[in-house]
Amino acid sequence: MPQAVIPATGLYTPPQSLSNAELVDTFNAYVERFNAANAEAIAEGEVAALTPSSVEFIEKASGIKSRYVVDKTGLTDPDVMRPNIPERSNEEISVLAEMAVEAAKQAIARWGKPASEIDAVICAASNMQRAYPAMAIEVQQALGIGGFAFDMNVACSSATFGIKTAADFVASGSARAVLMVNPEICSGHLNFRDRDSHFIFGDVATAVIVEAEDRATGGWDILGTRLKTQFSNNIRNNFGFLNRAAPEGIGAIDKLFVQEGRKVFREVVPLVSDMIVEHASDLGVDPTGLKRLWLHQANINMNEMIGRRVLGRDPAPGENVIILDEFANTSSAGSIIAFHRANDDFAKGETGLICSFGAGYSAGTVFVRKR
Ligand code: CO8
Repeated sequence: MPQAVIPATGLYTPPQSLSNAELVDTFNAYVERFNAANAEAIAEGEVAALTPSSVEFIEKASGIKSRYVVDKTGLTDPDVMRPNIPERSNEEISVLAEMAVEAAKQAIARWGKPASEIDAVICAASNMQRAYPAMAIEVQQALGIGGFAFDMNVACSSATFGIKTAADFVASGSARAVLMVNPEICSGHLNFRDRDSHFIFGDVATAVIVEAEDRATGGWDILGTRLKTQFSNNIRNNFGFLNRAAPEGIGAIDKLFVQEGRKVFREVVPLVSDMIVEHASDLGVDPTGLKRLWLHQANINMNEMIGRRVLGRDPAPGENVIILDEFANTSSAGSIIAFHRANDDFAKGETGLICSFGAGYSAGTVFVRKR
């Protein structure tokens, strides 16, 4: 008998959307200026000329058409190329926690129970506002939740790791219900001057409530959760609290998101597909009979390949939910946006899969069945 249930989810979408064309125009203006400013050194062979980006490449290689961002002004200014997000005072709620609260309010409203019935808050995301105090505790305070709260980071897989942690808490009786939030301002740590990756990420926040089965009236039974990690250097962010202690200085590029995208693609597709099929088999679920896949949203070609391997056929339209065309890669939030947006048509007893994969490497599978 399943012991944990997902009764409701929530989504906060930042108000500004940034198209590929806007992103590429800014990048190419930067390239033109850089090449003009360094014309002599480029001619001498001392500096490599930069190459423009293209809308066609981005859409074909990734499937991304646009992304939501918390600030567009800096991202469309070739002299800035980072979001403008003013620092807040210690008396104000932090930007990331505020987004998480918005997503959480929606989840709680859909749940239809008071926040006081939640006993724990987990903030599971790629980039935390700061080392401490935890964002999760800010969210807990903003919503008047009791119990305990903490932050955890498993990069793009944070949400499934968070759901498993929450499910274990309710199954063991540590909490009646857990609020798990995924605020992601990926634009804060993306190098918008890097042609290979400037288009990859967007900003958003999602929320998931996990509740003990004996208290829940509707929603989704969690049939099983499984986590996997395997060390890889192919996706890294070296920003951290020891940066200021390095005598050689903080550097620049490698303290932002960096990846070997091709290698990630090649290595992660089999890792994730095999994990899904094995976990399904252990649960007695036929993977080819899953009604829907809500996969992490990193790359359309990757998702299509995993979909084919798991379902054993080309997924029919809507079977393998794609939201990255509108949102880009939103790290931990991607699979939850997909789940949140595309589950209304499930009948009782139908089964689907929430699955994440990302840096670490890390991957998580959560099979759910409509109650
Ligand atoms: N415009 C035009 N051409 C380009 C561009 C561009 N912008 N970029 C590259 N090209 C060119 C290259 O120069 C290359 O040309 P050539 O063949 O002449 O050398 C050609 O296009 C092909 O380049 P790639 O091999 O790099 O292109 P791919 O087809 O591999 O596509 C992708 C690149 C889209 C990045 C793809 O590899 C991919 O999506 N891989 C998977 C990545 C992935 O899933 N990463 C997960 C990261 S998320 C995570 O876990 C961390 C979360 C942390 C969040 C932090 C927030 C910042």
